[in-house]
Amino acid sequence: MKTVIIFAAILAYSIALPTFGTLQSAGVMGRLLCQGKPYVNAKVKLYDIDTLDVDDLMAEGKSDKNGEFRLVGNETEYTTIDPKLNVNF
Ligand SMILES: [Ca+2]
Repeated sequence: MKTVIIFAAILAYSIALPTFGTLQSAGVMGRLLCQGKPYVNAKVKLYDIDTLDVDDLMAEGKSDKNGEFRLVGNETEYTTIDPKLNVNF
């Protein structure tokens, strides 16, 4: 059985615009380990969770040779964005 450990931190901030809602940004960085070793090439995606329609993809990438990843994305919404990190192994 493989044990995968995810260390991640999501930070978010917003910038008010005069029209069309608020441009909001989120970023996440982390490291993926599998049995103590870096997990390379895992697909990572940063979404904004939406309740009434499909979640918005804000950024995507892969873990590097050290198992590390960093994503930054943004979305314009009238309400506060709700960032979510998906990891596909
Ligand atoms: Ca959204």
